Formats: sequence, C-alpha cells, structure tokens
Amino acid sequence: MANFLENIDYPSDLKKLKEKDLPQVCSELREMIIREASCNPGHFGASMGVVELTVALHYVYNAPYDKLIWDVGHQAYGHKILTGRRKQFSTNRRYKGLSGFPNRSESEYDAFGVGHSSTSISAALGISIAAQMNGEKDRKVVAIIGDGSMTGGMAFEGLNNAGGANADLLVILNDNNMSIDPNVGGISRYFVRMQTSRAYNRLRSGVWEVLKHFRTAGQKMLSLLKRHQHAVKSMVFNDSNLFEALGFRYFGPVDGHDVVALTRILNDLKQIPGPKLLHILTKKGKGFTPAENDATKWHAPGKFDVVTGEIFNDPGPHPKIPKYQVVFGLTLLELARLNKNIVGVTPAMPSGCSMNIMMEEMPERAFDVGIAEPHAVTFAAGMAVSGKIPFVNIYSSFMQRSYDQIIHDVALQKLNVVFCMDRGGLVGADGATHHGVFDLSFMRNIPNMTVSAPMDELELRNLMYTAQLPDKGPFAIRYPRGNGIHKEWQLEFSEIPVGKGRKIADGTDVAVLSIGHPGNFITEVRKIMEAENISVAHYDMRFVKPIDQGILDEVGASFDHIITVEDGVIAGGFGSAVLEYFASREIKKSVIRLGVPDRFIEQGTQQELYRECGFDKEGICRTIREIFDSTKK
Ligand SMILES: Cc1ncc(C[n+]2csc(CCOP(=O)(O)OP(=O)(O)O)c2C)c(N)n1
Repeated sequence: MANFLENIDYPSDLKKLKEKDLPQVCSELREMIIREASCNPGHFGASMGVVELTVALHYVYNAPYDKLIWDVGHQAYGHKILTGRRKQFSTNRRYKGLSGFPNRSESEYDAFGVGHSSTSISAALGISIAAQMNGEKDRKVVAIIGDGSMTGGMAFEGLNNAGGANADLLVILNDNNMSIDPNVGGISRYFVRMQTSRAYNRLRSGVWEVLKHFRTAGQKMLSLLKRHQHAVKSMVFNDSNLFEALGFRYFGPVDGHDVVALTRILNDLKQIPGPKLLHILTKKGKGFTPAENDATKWHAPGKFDVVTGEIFNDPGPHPKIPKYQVVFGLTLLELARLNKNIVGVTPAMPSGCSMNIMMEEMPERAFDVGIAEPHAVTFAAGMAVSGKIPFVNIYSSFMQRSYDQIIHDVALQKLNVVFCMDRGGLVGADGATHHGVFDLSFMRNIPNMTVSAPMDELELRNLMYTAQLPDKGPFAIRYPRGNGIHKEWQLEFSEIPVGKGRKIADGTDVAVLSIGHPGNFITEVRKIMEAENISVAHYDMRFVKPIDQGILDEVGASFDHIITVEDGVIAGGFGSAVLEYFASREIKKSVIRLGVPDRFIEQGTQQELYRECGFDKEGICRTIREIFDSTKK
C-alpha cells in the first residue's frame, strides 16, 4: 500500500491526493503521532482526536495564506507534521527542538503563538478584520477551539465581538466532552444537550439545505446570497441556539472523524460570508484504545508502550518521594479535615494540581470552575467574604490571567484567599508559554499580599498550614514542578512566622540568599566551594514579601559579597527586593542576582534551562569564583 505521509512535506503535497485517499493519510498520521509520542512524551489525546480535522483543514484551506488558529495548541501535532516539520518532529518539546505548541517564530504555518487557552477567537477576529482593512478579501480565517477552552471567558468575549462585527470568520468547536478532566459547567451540559436535542437536529437539516443551495448556486447565486445575507441569516437563525443568538451561523453537530465529509463541509462553509460556527464531535485519543478509555490519563501520558498501552511513569530521581503537587493535594485534604472553613478552587486542573484528592472525599467543598482563572479568583473572593478560606490552586503561568482579580477583588479587600501557584519557575518541556517565572515579581508589588516560596515540601506543608490560620489576609505560596526531596514528609504541622527566613549554613566569604527550591542546590555549592577554600553562608528566605529584614541587616553587616538565587525573572523579583531594601537602608554591598534573564526561555528539561539561565549548581559556583577571581586582581 502506498505510504502517503512520507511524501507529504507541505499541504501542497496533501492537496495533490484524491479525496478517497484522505482516510489513509489520517491513519498514517495517527500512527506517526503514536510512535513519536510513545518515546518522546507530550500531549497525546488531543492531537489524536483532531487528525481528520487537521487533514481536512489543510486539504481545503490554503495555509499559510489562510490562517488556521489553534486554541491552546496542544492538539497541533498533526498540523506540525503536515506543515514542513515531519522530519524534525522527534525533537518536539526538546531543548533547541520544536516547540510543543504553535509558534510564529518556528513556522509561517503557525498563524498565532499559543499555549494558554481560549485566545483563538479573539486572535482570529483580529486577523480577519485586519485582512478586510488590507483588502485581502479572499483570506480565510479559522479558529479551532475545544469545548474545554470554550469555558474560558475570553472565548465569549471573542464570540460577542465577532458576532457584532459581522467579520468573515469560521470557528470550529471541537467537542469531545473533555477538558483535561471531564469538562464542567453549564456550557458543557449545553453541548451535550445539543448533540441529542431534536430541535437542533431540525435546525441542522435547515442549515444543510442552505449549504446545498450554495454548493449548486454557482457564482451568480453566491453573490446574490451575499447581497441578501440578512435574509439568508433569518432562514437559519434560531435564538435558542447560543451561538446564533450571538450573531454566528451555527452548523452541526457533525462527525469530526469523517474526513471526507469534513472536507466537503469546509468547502461549503468557505462560500458563506460572516461569522460561522461549525460544531464537530470527536473522541479524545481516537485510534488508540487505552487513550480513548481514559482521556485524562492520556492527555499527556509520558512514555508508553505502543502495543500494550502501558505508561512508563517517570519515577524521578527519588522514586518514593512524591511530587510537590501530590504533597499539595494530600496536605489540602488534611487541613480541610481540621478546618471546616477551608474550600478548594481549581480552574480545570483537578488532576494536574491534585485537588482531585480533596474532591473525592469532600466533593461539596472543592470546586472545578472550568478554564476560568479570573473567575476562579473572584469566586474565591466571594467565598472569603462569607467566612470561607479558599485555597485557589492555579498554575503560576495561568495565574497571569487573574491579575486584576487578585488586586481588585482580593488584596484590596484584604481577603484571606490562599493562592497556591503550582508549576512556579521554569517548567521544562512545555516551554515559554508555561514557565511560571513572573509570579514573584507580579505578586510582590501588591499591597496586603504575603508572597512565599517553600524550599522543600516540608515548608510547603507548613506554609499551607500557616496561610489558613486566622487573619492572614491574601497569601501566595509558589512551588515548582517536580519531585520533593524528603522521604519522610508527612510530619506534624508547625506555623512559620510570616516574613521570617532561616539560616541554613554559616559561612564567612559570601552569603547566598535563596528563595524556593533552588536553595537545595546550595548544599552542593557549599561543598564544592569549601574544597576551593571559599566559605559560603546560606539563607533560605522563605518570603519575598514581607522580606526578612533581620536577615538582610545581618547579611548586609557581615558580608561584602551577596548572591541572590531565584527560579523566576530577575527583573522585579526576589533579588530586586533585596536590592531595594539595601538601597532604602543605604547598605552598599555587591549583590549579584541570579535567576531568569530578561528574555523568554524556550523548552528543555528543567536542568537544561537552569543551566542556560546560570542558576544551576555550576552557574552559582561559577559566579562565586568570578567574584573571588576579580577581588584577587
Ligand atoms: C489559561 C489556561 N488554563 C489552563 C490550561 C491547561 N490546559 C491545557 S489543555 C486544557 C484542556 C483543554 O480542553 P479542550 O479545549 O476541550 O481541548 P481537548 O484537550 O479536550 O482537545 C487545559 C485546561 C491552559 N492551557 N490555559
């Protein structure tokens, strides 16, 4: 049998094939995604589910002139393979390799950079309006968005704007009834109803009638219809359909795994002007049974056996030691048992952040609110006003979405909301869109906010314990992706005095002040430096705000050389807080700040990225040597 995929470098090669060959292209594409993802882990289920859609889109549209905008972009592996990156696909998500998400600097086929959800409709609308302004009347713009991402408020802001603007835009709603975990909320239930309701199926047949007219009408008829858009619209307009009510023409739901039917529908829709929404039904993980049966596990499974479907969990460097996220999940449940006011809030990441542990035992006290970070924060603020103590767990990079809500709805009102920022710092393979490196900077300039970062999982537990004690106000705790370091971690809780760090080791030549997990690099650094006759003192500061002024006074008085280390942006971060304090007290000491420089860091392993930024063990040692080499001169 012919192997089509190996002859497809670009969509132009795909277009040479006959419609009847497309199902085989789909199965070859699926095989390749399975083969590659099994040994080079990444997002799996989502890309498998949109194979037919991907092939149909590239068969029908003329990318890169036409713009295909993937929401989140974790489902775009097939798109990457069909658009010039098949041979490099084995470098997906690796250091210096392909990005795991569409990225404009990687390919002209990636129309819009992405990684966070619910942006596609807004971006597509902007591109479509700009095309109109530029006189590019034939340019087609398509946003592809999942039902999970459709729960994000921004998606609705985009729909509202597009419906009112009457822009030429196609939104494809890829409905697989899943987010990472099962999709939640009214929208999700609405989509399920749409699939079964007779009213929608009647509407659908009306719509297909209109499509048939377009198909047979020819150009003359088409321009006539375009001129009478309003009349056409009223033929299919149905106010009880959410999208129709917003000004979109709704088509569907249709089978998203019938590639030939999809190409025909897309060709038809190309002829229809104005904002349109095509609702397709797909199965996440389609074509790989284990993934179809457990979509959450197979969202991003890690390495796996292509025959048995066994997932090879990466045991990490210390197999028995749990990840920070698990420590969070178990600790939250323990605290919730002790304090009846504690509630949990997660925007669509219950299994990612381990709040599912609390959900299982206390479903009425833990809330998945959909992919809705701003809402999650204000929802928590509302509960805090009524005496609850919400633990809102949001991955650090997604917390960026909630900035106004943190300031306006929580901090200004001094509410006792605990912000648990998982995946703080450089996260590794997910790359620039997902690194949680801005949080220490953007949290520390907010009045009333306590900003902390545990050095290990014991501190994480005790900070969580401290944050729920009375009158603590807004309290941020950020911790990294990955494993903790202690075998025994489920120790009794003890309160950590807010704003107090701790001295880990004495020294005389240089003081290293660390925040968060990079403090664990310093034990090794001290040993290496000791062998070179340099004595290093180490302080784990625990809090960026309020910062421990006692330690800073002590260090300022005793050391000429001070190094700060953080897994976050240097600009405005922890080291900057130290400098600001020294400046305010006129303490004039050399402070070298190590952390993430003022540029976006791409993907790689965390270790590779720490090295690139110069705050891994070697980088810290190098900095210390440079200080003493220069003082000798
Ligand atoms: C703002 C933001 N919050 C959370 C996430 C994490 N996330 C990545 S994919 C995903 C689920 C998306 O569901 P859907 O759009 O239905 O796509 P599917 O994976 O089901 O194909 C989530 C929550 C994100 N990328 N962006």
